[in-house]
Amino acid sequence: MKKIILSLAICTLINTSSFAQQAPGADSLFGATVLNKRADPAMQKWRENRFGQFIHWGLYAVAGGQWKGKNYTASAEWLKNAAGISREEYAELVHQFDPIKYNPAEWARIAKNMGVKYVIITTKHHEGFCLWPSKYTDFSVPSTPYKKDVLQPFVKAYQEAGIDVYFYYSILDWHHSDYRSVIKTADDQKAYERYFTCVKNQLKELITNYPAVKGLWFDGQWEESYKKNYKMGYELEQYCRALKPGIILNNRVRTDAEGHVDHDGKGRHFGDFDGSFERRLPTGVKTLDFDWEACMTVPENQWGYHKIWEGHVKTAYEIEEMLATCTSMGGNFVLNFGPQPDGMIRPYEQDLAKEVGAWMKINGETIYGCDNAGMEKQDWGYFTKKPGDDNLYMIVFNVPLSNTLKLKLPDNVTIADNALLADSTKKFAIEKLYGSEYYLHLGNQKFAHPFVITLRLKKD
Ligand code: FHN
Repeated sequence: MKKIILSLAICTLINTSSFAQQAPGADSLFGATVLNKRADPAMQKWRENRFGQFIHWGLYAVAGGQWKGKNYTASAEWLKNAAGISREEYAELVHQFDPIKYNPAEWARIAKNMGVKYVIITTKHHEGFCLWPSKYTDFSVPSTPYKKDVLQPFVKAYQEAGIDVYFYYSILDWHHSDYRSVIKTADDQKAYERYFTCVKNQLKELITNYPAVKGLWFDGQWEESYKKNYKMGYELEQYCRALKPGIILNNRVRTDAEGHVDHDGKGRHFGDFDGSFERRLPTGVKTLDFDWEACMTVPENQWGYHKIWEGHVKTAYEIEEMLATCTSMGGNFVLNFGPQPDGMIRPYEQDLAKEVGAWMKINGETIYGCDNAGMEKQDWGYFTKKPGDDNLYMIVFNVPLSNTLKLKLPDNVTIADNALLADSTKKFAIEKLYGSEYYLHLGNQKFAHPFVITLRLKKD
């Protein structure tokens, strides 16, 4: 008996100390289990990466947002739904997936030059098509003219480029015959359970056959069937953690007993971080006391490849500013790419990657490993800071006509030194105003791009 109590005590200690994880199903409603920021090295690395790439690739790239000569403005990867295509007809696309120009080493080179430190690729999106040869479906790469596993060389190339790889997996599946959006009958439930066995088998394939992959990024968790089967979702999270201790999971992995999506009834995110900031950044707060990530499209709302981009297409400055905003608020930023059906990266995305990368080469140290600096948002841009360092980075996006930046610092500090990050010989005149406010005079210096000034602070 003593032995049992001792081992129970040890287990509890390991559980709570390693990942700040509480006992399974911390409350009876199957709420969040990781209640504090994880402090282990894997999660620390995820946090320090700050900048990631998302890749949406599947059969939808072949259609490119068009069906039978008609253009659909919906997200390309939602074409089946937008155009009302039957399961059988859509599945015919499998015979056209032949990305002969697919060169993951080139993708990884583009990504690395852009400055990303991690990547998330869609292994299976809502359409159900698998980019790897899954034993549990025919709807995967071996059925295509291309035949080969897309993921294996992808993981290898990105890993060799020093970029951490994460796998996206959609719980929602428009192809699997046992999948149900809604459970109306006992037979539906049985079918859904069969589908779920397939999900678990596929996740096991992904976790065990690609051991370099650091984590899973779930999606499609909002469906009624999954919410109803919240216990399956809870078990799925535990299953992934058991298969790969230390794995990193986003909050879309499951729901709770009350049907909450993303966050439980007490507002705590599921999984290890809050990934619900999709095509938006948090607003109105200085920082958040949990790990989070925002993912962004280049055009308005296209993730997969669409032949025609309509509406506003983001520029490198916008992307850099979103990245700076996220870092200044203690979060990660992920930019999406939708590769072409031939395997090439769209020219606009290539150019964007180059431009952002050029900026990151000079200013990346203000992003990687940086965090919220504990200060108010300033009119000219964003403060970031490396934890434990006395330097403050000013990432400047908006220069007033006066060429003078107004800074508001904490009360107990003064500015000991300052310099342009791109050229440390360039320093600027500082004028103390009242209280903790200062003017930093840029003088006649003109800037063609957003720039960074490093401030060295001295405690009074
Ligand atoms: O429906 C998807 C969408 O296609 C895309 O994959 C995004 C990425 O976060 N997630 C879903 C919507 O939340």
